[in-house]
Amino acid sequence: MKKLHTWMMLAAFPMLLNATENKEPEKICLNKGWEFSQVGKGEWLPATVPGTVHQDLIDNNKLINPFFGMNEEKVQWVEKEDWQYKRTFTLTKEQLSRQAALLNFEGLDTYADIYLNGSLLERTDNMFVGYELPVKDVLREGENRLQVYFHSPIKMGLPQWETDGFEYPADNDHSKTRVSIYSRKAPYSYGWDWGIRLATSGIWRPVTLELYDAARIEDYFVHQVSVSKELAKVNNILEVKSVAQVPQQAEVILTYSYKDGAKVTEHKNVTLQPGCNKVSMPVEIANPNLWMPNGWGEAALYDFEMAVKVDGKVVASEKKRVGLRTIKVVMEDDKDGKSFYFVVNGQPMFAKGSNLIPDDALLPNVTKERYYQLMKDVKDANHNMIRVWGGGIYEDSRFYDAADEMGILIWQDFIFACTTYPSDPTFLRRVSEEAEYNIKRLRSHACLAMWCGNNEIYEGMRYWGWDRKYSNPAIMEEMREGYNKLFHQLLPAMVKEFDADRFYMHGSPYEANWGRPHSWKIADSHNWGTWYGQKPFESLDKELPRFMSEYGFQAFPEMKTIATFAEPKDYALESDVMNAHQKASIGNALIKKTMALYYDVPEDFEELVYKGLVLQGFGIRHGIEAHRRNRPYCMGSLYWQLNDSWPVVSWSSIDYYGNWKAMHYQGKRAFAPVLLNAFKEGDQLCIYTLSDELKDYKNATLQLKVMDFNGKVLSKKTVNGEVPVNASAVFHKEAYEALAANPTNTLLLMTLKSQKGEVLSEEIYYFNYPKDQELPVAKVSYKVKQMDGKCEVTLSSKQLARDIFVEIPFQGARFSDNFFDLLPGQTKKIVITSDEIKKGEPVALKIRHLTGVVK
Ligand code: NHV
Repeated sequence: MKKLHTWMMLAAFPMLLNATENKEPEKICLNKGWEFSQVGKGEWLPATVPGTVHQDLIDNNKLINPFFGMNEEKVQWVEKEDWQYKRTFTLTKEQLSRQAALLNFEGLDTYADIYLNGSLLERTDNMFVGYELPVKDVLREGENRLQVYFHSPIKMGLPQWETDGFEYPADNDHSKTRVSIYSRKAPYSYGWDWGIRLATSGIWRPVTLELYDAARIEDYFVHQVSVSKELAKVNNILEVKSVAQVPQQAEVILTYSYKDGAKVTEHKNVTLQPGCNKVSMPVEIANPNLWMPNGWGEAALYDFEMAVKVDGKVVASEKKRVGLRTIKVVMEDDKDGKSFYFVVNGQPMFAKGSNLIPDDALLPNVTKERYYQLMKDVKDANHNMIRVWGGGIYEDSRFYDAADEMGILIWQDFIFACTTYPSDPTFLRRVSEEAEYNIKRLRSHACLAMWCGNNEIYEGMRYWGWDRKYSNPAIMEEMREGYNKLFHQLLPAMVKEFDADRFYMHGSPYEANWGRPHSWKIADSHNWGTWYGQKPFESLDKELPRFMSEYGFQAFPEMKTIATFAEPKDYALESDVMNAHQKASIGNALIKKTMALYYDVPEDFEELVYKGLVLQGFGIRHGIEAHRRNRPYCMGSLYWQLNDSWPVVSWSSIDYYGNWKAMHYQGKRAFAPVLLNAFKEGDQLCIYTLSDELKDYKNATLQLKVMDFNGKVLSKKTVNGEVPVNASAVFHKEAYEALAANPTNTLLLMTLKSQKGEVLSEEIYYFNYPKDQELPVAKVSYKVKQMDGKCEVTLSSKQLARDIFVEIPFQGARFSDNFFDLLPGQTKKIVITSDEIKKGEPVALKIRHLTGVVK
C-alpha cells in the first residue's frame, strides 16, 4: 500500500466522532438535473445522464438525426469540441455528518476533469473504468456544485499522433488522422465496416453519491472453488474498507437461498483494520441446483447476500445472483491439431451463437429492456453462447445479468480489435486499471466462460500486409513487442491475479487464418471465405475449423428499417444514401454475385432487399449445419454478427430496431436441440441427426416423403433408428439418384419422431437451388385476426411457397415465425405481437415469397 501522509489520512479516515450512530449507507442518485454546454459558447441546455453529448444535442434540436440520409458527415464537428456538464445538489447537515462520502461515476467517456465545489477531483482517461472519488472533505452543507469538463477525444489524441510519426493500421477508424488507438474508448465509435462514426463524449453510466459510516464493501467476489452434482464449494470474498482510524469489530453475515427455499445464514466476527480488509466466508452446498446453459435445462440461480454490521447496525451489504456450474475450455494438442471446446458441468457443449457488437452508436440508449429483449432473442433462437467482440465495450452489468438468467455463456474479449495499439507506460497503466476493474466487475457471473485478449490483431500483424506498409522494420518490431506486453504478459497476469480459474487466450483467432488451410486444424477460426474470399456457401462444408468463432454474410435490413433513413427516391442499390449505410467496400456487388449462385437476381430494389435477406439466412444456415454435422471435430459455430448499432446494411441477424432478419429465424432452426440434416456424400444422401440434448432417443422413426411442388406424394418410407446423446450421427442413408429423380420439381420431407410419437425435427430437403427449380407461382391466401397487441395470421397455399415473409409496418414486432416455407396444401398460423397493433385498426400486411407478392 502506498504511504499516506498525515494530512491525507485525515481526509481518508475521518475520526469516529460518534461511534454509536452508525446508519445504513445512503445512495443518492445524481442522474437528474444536469445541464451541458459547448465550451466557448456559454449556452447551457438541459442534459440527460447517463447520456452522450450527441443525444443531448439531438434532444435540444441542435443536431440533426445522425442516422438519417447522409447526415453522418454533418455531425462530425461534435467530436472535435470540448463539452461541459454541470449540476448542483444539496446536502443536509445530517448527511454531511456521515463518516465517509464517495462520488461514483460508473462511466465517463473519456477525458473528463471532475470538479466539485472548486476542487479538481480527478482527470479521467478511460471510458471502461468506474471512478469512486472520496469527497467527504469537499462536500458542503446546502448547495454543492459539480462540473465535468470533457476534452475532445480527437484533440486529446493528436499530440500522440503527431509525435509517434507513423500511423497505426487502424483501418476502421474513419478519419484521416487515426487517433482512436491512443484512447481507451470504444473502438467502434470511430467508425467500423458496419458502424457510423460517432466519437461521443459524456457521462455514459450512472452517477451516485454514497454516504456511509464505519465501513464499505468495495468488492464482493463469489468464487466457485469446486462444483459437482453432489457438492458446491463456494468462497465469498469481501473487500471491506474500514473508515475508522482504529481497528473496529464487525460481524459479517452471509445469507443464501434458492428460489423460495429456506434461507441459510452464516456469521463471522472479524476485526476490521483501518483501510482495506479481506474477509472470506466459504460455504458448502450439498446437491446444488446446477446452472445449465440454454437447451440443457434451467439456468438455476441462487440469491446470495453479504452484510457487514458494526455496533449492531448494517453499514454495508451487497447481493449477487449466483449460478453454480463449471465451465472449462479444452484447448489441447490432439491427433487432428489443437482442440477448442467448452465443457459445462462435465459435458462437452457445442457452442451455438453469434458475435455481439454494441447495440447502439449512442450507448446509453440501450436500456435494460433492450438488453433483456436482445438476450431473449438469443435464447429463443437456441443460442447458448455470445461472444462480446473486442471492438465494442465491456458490456453493461445488465447484459451479464440477462445472460445469467437465460443460460447464455459469454466469451468476453478485452476491448482491442483489428489494429495494433501503443504499449507505452501510460497506455499499459490504463489497460491494467481497466482489466482489474472489469475482471472484478464480471467474475462472479455464471455466464462468464472465458477471457480473450483481442480480436484479430495477431492475424493482422501476420497477414494484413502491415510489414509492407511500414518500411522501417523497427515500427513493426515495436508493434510485435507491444503485442507481447499487452496480450502475453499484462492481460494474462491480470486474469491470473483476479480470476485465476478462468480460461484466457491471447486473441481470436488463436492461430488459424482463413486463407491458410493447414491452420484450420488449430483452435478457433474466423472464416471470411464466404465474404472477403467471395466463395459459395458450400465452401463452409469443407473449410472446417475446430471452432468457428466468426463467419458471416451481409444483408440489407428490411424495408421498414431502410425507410427510417432513406426516402423512396434513394431506394436504389448504389444511391448515395444507401451507400452511406453500406460501409463494406465489396458489399453490394458481392451480395448480387453470391445471390446469382442460388436465386434469380431481381432488378427491383425492394425485391432485392427481400431476396438478400433470404440469401443471408440460407447461407449462414448452411454453415451452422456444416459445423454441427462435423462435431466433435468442430465444436462451435458463432456467426458474425448478432445485432446492429444503427440502421445499416450489415452481417447482422437482427436489425437496429430489433427486427429479426431471415437469418435469425434460420439460425433458430439450424440451432434446434435436435435437427435433421440431409447432406449429399458421394452417391448417398446422408440424413444426420444433430443433437445437443443430454438424453438419447431410442427407437426413433424417420419418415421420408418425396413429393412434388403441388403436393403429390411420389414415394414414402419409414426407418427406425437411434438419436445418440449430444452428438452428430448418420441416422439413415439413401441412394441419391433414386430420391432425386425429379430435382426441379420435387422435395424430400423428413420427419423424425421419438418413440412416444413427438416430432423431434421436421425438415425439407431440396434437390436443387431455387434458381434451378420449377417453382409454381404459389397462390398464398391468408386470414388475419386482430386483437389489441397482437394479430394472428393464418396462411395457406395449395402449392409449395418458399421463404414467405410477412411484413408489418411496426418496428420491433415479434413473429412466432417468419421466412418459412409452406408445403403444398399446408396451413400455418403465426402470431405477431406489437403494442402498436390495435383491435379495429387493420394493419397493412405485406406478404412476399419467392414467386410473388400476395395482394
Ligand atoms: O467485416 C466484418 C467483420 C468486422 O466487422 C469485425 O471486425 O472481427 N470482420 C471481418 C473480419 N473480421 C471481422 C475478417 N477480416 C479481414 C478479412 C480480410 C482481410 C482483412 C480483414 C470482425
